[in-house]
Amino acid sequence: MYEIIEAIVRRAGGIILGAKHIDESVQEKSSHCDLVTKYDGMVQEYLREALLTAFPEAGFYGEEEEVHDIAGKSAYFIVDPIDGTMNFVRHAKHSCISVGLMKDGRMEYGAVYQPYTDEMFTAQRGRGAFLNGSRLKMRDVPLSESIAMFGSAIYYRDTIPATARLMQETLPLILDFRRSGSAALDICYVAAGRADVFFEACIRPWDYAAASLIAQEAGGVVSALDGTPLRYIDRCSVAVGSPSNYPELIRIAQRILQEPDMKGRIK
Ligand code: 2AM
Ligand code: CA
Repeated sequence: MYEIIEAIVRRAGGIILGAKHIDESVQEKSSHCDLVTKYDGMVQEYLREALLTAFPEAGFYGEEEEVHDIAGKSAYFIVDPIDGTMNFVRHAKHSCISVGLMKDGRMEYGAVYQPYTDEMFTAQRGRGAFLNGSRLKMRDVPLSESIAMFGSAIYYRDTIPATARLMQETLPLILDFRRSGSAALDICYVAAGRADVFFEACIRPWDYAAASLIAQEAGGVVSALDGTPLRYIDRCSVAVGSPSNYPELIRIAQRILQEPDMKGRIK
């Protein structure tokens, strides 16, 4: 039933691959490290039109212009047209399209597509996670055997001390860090066993909606960094891990949150 979403997302990937003169259409959003190009808008518009034609009853919650048409809808799409816009602007070829389908308050389906590598990560609730049709199974290792991916939440300056503390506390325990610039791909990489754990102190739902289901369906555990359930409205911290390393990560985050000047610095 959801193959149609996958086909739409794959077609949208063509817009990213065909992008020309990206540098000429770059604009700043909230700050000079938060960018948008005309292609972000084009991909979102294509997705909105195509997804709502296929699913006319559904609502739409998208990053660009913060389109927020979900009132009274039992099902709606949560969409990031280009996750990893800074990478896109720098021609780093590490960005993706992220489309999640929320149904009755739970993530029902997710597709994260990396057009440059033609990698399609998908998951449907209760039916497993897949990469280009092959089933994904997360590695289940303790922090001592984990590669940690993280996002720096640089757009929320008040979170910087907490991110620094998280890095300080985890680095001596893990194998190493990776920082890619696309939260959705980071989480899918954890789902695929390319890394083992992910955290970010504050991101928006379109960055993690689809990927959080992909990670769960690959055998992972996802939540906010204080251990409470992920919130799919507005903004939230994100922790992703396996049954072995997730509790260790949450214990570290909870300890940091109790430090006197850390209150409110992890969302
Ligand atoms: P983006 O490329 O869609 O903007 C990197 O830490 C992650 O943060 C990326 O997934 C990036 O998504 C996201 N990001 C960038 N600007 C953001 C903002 N203002 N709020 C939340 N997340 C943001
Ligand atoms: Ca984006």
